[in-house]
Amino acid sequence: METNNGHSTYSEIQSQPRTWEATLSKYDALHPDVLQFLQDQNRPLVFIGCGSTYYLSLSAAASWQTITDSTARGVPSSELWLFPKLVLRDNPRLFAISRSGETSETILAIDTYKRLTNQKSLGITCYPQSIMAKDGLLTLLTDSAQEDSVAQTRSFSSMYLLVQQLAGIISNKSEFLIDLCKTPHKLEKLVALYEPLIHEIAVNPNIDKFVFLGSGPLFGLASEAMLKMKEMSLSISEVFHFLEFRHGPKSVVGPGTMIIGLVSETSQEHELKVLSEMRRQGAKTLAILENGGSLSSEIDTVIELKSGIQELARSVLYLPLLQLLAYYRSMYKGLNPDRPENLDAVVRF
Ligand code: F1P
Repeated sequence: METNNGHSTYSEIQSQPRTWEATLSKYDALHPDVLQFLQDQNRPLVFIGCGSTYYLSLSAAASWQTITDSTARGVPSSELWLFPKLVLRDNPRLFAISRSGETSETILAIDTYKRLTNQKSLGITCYPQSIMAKDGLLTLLTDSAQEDSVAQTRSFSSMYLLVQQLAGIISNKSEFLIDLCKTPHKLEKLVALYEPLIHEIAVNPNIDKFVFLGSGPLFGLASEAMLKMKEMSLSISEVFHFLEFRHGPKSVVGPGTMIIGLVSETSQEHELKVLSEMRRQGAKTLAILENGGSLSSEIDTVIELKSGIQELARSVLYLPLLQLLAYYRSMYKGLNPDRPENLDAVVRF
């Protein structure tokens, strides 16, 4: 059933090692205004975005808190625009993320923030000509991660890496920054090793729904993996925090369910228990984790990152294989992952 569609998506996914290198080498020296904004650590940081970039905001905030030991949270742009008092009560700094730099809710949220606080925000976008980049806020660019495809892949991972890099820079975490720079090479090895396995799962006719599980900083990335599967392959695809899955959602698990766990090092023991329980309930299970050679009796399939780098710095490595899973599922269903049905690259209203 495979067609020739999907060329852009596939090459954008595969280009990530190079895009990550370009992103990580761009901002060695930060503009003094950006530095000043980032170093104002007494005020919380609110990350905003929509769709993929909202999920990015969740993982960005969790990373930021952990790396810089300061307060951060992620919210949808629309919540700031529509319910500013709920978001701005503690006088936060605003960090907006948008691939296009044009999404209506994000632009409206930036304007609302400026109107109510009279303060500048910081933004990351891939497009220097966008409204966001020209709108007078402090802007950082991941222009090497621009995309032809509707669904975000390399733009997401590059913008996420840039946030992590900024956190490492302002908190002087030199080992963390060195580890981030190792991720492009680690990714090449992972894709070479596991792409055939990912393809095999994607074309398994006995799978009819996908569930992604993640906790802590990995929840936003699990959410993005869920969204990729939904957008590109129009499949039933859900996301939950690992331990939340026992509290109701597990009811729908059956033999056609593929549960994919983005297993953390911090909470591995508890997260793996959820996966093995679901396997006993009939689900097919895949665990992605740093090391897990001895797990084959409890989990159907294990992908070992074997990155040898610290936990947060390796988090971006979970994503590209799951982007490939969505791509291959889409191709298997005879769809065009470059132009998903009923989806706009940018939501404007
Ligand atoms: C955000 C976004 C995408 C989504 C869709 C519509 O865009 O929600 O995540 O896949 O294509 O737009 P942006 O603000 O990051 O450009």
